[in-house]
Amino acid sequence: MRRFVYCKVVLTTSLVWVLVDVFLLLYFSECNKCDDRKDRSLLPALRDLTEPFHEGPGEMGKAVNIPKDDQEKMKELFKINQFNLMASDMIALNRSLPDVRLDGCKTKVYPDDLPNTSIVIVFHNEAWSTLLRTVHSIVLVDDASERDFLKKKLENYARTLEVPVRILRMEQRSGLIRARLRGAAATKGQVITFLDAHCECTVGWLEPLLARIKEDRTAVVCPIIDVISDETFEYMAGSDMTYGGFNWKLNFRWYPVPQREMDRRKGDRTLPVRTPTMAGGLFSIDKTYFEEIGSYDPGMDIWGGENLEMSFRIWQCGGSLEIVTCSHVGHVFRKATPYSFPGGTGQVINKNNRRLAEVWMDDFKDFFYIISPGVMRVDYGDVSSRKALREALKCKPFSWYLENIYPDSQIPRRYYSLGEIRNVETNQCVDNMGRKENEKVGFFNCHGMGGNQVFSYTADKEIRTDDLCLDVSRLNGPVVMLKCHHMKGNQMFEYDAERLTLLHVNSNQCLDMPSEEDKMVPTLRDCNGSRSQQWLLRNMTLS
Ligand code: UD2
Ligand code: MN
Repeated sequence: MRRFVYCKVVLTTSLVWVLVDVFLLLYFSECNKCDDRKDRSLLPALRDLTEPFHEGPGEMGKAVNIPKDDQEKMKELFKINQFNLMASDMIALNRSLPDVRLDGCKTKVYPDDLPNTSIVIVFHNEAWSTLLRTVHSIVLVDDASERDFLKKKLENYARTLEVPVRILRMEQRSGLIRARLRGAAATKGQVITFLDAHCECTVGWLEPLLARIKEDRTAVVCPIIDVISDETFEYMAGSDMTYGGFNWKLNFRWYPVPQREMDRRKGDRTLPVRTPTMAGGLFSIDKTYFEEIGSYDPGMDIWGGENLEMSFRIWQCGGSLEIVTCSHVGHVFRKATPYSFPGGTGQVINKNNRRLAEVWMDDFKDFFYIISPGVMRVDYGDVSSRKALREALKCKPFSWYLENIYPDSQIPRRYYSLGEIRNVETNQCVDNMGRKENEKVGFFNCHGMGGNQVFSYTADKEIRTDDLCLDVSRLNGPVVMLKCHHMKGNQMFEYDAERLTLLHVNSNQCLDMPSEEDKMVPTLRDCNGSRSQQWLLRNMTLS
C-alpha cells in the first residue's frame, strides 16, 4: 500500500539561530493498487530515489571530479564549509543514490501503522546545496537561517514545495545540543528523528527505524551512516560490521562488531546491532522516551560529548541503543570544523566531556583524566541536576555498562593498576613517547604527570594505554604497541607482585630495561632476577 506519513521537519540554525519548523509528507514507496496521479500531485518531488532523475554530476551517488582549470577556485570554496562546495553545488538537490541495503532488507515488510516522526535538523552556517539535499532526501521540505540564502531564499524555496513552514529563532549561538533541545520541544510527532544538515537519505531508510521503535519504545535507533566524500561527494555505503565505541580520551570511535553480537543475532546481519555508543548526529527516538530519559544535558556547549552522554545514559538507565542495519543515511564527514567554537575548541569539548564523565562514569572517569591530565583544569559547571536525574531514573553503575554492554571496551572493567610502570634499576618509566600504533614503546624519566606514561595492567593480563597494548612477537624482541586484541598471545604478561617481574608468557621471557643499542625501548630477556627486570606498577592519584 502506498501510504503517507505525516511528518514535521524542524531546522535549527545557530548563527542567527533560526529554528524552522516544517511540515512534511513522507512518502513510502511500495504501491500497486493506488492512484498514482492523485498521490503525486501532493508530492512534487516524488520519484524513485534509486533511478537517476536526470543525467548529471553525482547521480547514483557517483563522484564529481572538478576539471583542472577550476582546481584553484575549488580549493578556495572548500574553506567555507570544509568540504567541496563546488562539487556539492553541481549536484542536483534530489540526486539519485544507489540502494546499498543488504538483500535481506529489501524484502522486509513493516507494519502499516508505524508511528509518525518529526525530523529535527540543527545547523550552523550550512551550505545551501548540502542542507537542501538533506531536506530533499527525506522526500520534501524547507527551512531558513542566517547566511543570506538561508533566509528569504530558503522560505521561498520551501513555498514552492507547498508545505507549511514555521520559523523560530534562537537568540544567540547555543551549540547543537541546546539547538536540538529547542527543536525537539517544538516537535509534535510520536518519534523524533535527528539528522545533521548535510545528509542524504536512501530508499527505505525510515521504516526500519520507526518499526523498531514501535516494537520497543525504549530502543534508540541509528541508521548505518554512509560516507559522502567531502572531496567528491561520492556516496559510499557504510559497513554493517562496525559499531560505536570510545577511547580513554572519550573520542567516539568505530570498532568491528564483536563475535558475541554476531552470535546474539544468529548471524542475521539484517537485525539491529546493539551498539555501546552512537556517533550522535543521526538517530530516532520515541518523543516521550526522549523526555523521560533526560533529553540532553543543556549545560553542554557547541559540539561534542553529547553523543557519549546519551549513549551511557540510555544503556545505564534501562534503554537500548541500536544500529538498524537496514536503514542507510549518508553524511558528509569533514576533516575540520568550518565554524567557530566560542570559548576555544578544546575548552568546549573538554567541558562537555567532564560533564559526562562526572555524571555517568563513576571511578572509571580516572582513565579519561589520567590520560589527559590538563582536562582537570577545565571548569565543568554544575552537574547536580544531571546527577539527580541519574538518581531519579535509578540508573545502573558504569561498571554494569562495561560488563554487560561493552565487555570489549578500551576501558578495562577490572584492572590491577592504572598509572606509571617504573623500572627499579633505572628509576625510569615506560613511556609511549606520543608514538602511534605499530611503533615501539619508549622509556623515559618518570614525570608523574600521567599522559604518555599511563598504562593499565588489566585483569586480562594486558598492559595497555588507551586502545594500544604492549606486544612482543619474537625472543629478545623490542616491545611495540599494537591494537589490543583480547586474544592473550603476544599481549599477555604476568605480573609477579613479589618478585616485581613482568613475564611475557608466550616467550617465557621477562620485560627488561632497554639495551645499549636501543636505549629508549624496553625489551625482553631471559628472566634472571636482576633489578632491571623489576617493575613497580603504581596507581596514580589525581589531584
Ligand atoms: C558528530 C555528529 C554530530 C554531533 C557531534 C558531536 C554524526 C554524523 N555527526 O559530528 O551530530 O553528535 O559528532 O557533538 O554523527 N551545529 C549547530 N551549532 C553549532 C555547531 C554545530 O547547529 O554550534 C550543527 C551543524 O551545522 C550540524 C550539526 O550541528 O548540522 C552537527 O555538527 P557537525 O556536522 O559539525 O558535527 P560532526 O558531523 O562532525
Ligand atoms: Mn555532521
